[in-house]
Amino acid sequence: MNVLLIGPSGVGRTTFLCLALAALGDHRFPVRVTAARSETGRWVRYVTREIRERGTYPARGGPDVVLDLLLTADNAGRWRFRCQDFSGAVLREPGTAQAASFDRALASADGLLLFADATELLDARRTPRNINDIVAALLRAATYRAGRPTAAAVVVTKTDAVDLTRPQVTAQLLEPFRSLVASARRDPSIQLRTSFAAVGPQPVGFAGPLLWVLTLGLLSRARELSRALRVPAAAPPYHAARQAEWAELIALNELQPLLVERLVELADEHPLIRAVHTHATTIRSPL
Ligand SMILES: Nc1nc2c(ncn2[C@@H]2O[C@H](COP(=O)(O)OP(=O)(O)O)[C@@H](O)[C@H]2O)c(=O)[nH]1
Ligand SMILES: [Mg+2]
Repeated sequence: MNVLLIGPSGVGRTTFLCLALAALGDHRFPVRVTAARSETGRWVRYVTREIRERGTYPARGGPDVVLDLLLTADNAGRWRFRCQDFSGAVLREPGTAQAASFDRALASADGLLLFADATELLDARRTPRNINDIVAALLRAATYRAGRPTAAAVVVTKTDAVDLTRPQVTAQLLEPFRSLVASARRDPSIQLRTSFAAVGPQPVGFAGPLLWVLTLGLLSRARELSRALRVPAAAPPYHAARQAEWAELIALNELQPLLVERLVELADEHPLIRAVHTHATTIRSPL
């Protein structure tokens, strides 16, 4: 499964990934998301410590990253994922290898995380032009992805730097995404949620969006498996493969309540963040 991250350079994608992995790697919970390679895990822990203990963020404009991740559930199994991180600059550079790689990633992604900076969204002088380009690219992608299930989350970053309690602020922050929300409401293959992230002594809003796209991606996988397994019994050479598919489907069914429970806990972590989760769609069982 592939998850694509897109947002203007400096929006907070690297920060998001590190803080999301730090929260989801917590061993006290039965479902965890961790880096597949130990050096990536060390890098994530280093960046997280720098942010939380010293207030030092990753260098602005750092490299786009590709992370291989594992979702592990006690007694249910493990699933591999890849997170691919793109800055909005790819949209201004058509014809480059980077742009081609973005197009391929967008066509095949199971999950999308779209980032926008709260301070820029509220600054009338800095029209979020790049955000409009990204939204347009995602709306175009919905047509050529032709019904492929997509779990998408809009993450408004740096909300610690704005006053979310001021009237109309949340509406203003979400305004550039109205067409995306409307298109997701019309298209049952797209599940979209919007959420707000804030770094602080207790970072909030990081783990939820990542776990949400992973959860919906796994539900799609379960749906795909249950469809495939409805086909009449396979001939002997395929039998072993079928058994593996059954085993995965059973594991996915056991995983589902654990994922939902963790998502609910994460949604509860901050009353204001919970209050703005108004666009979250309900999770439907694939079976
Ligand atoms: N106030 C605040 N600043 C942030 C937050 N996340 C990132 N930043 C700032 O944004 C800069 C860019 O973040 P980074 O994660 O590297 O963005 P990327 O280019 O999208 O990967 C950092 O150096 C921080 O100064 C946040 O949640 N709150
Ligand atoms: Mg970065």
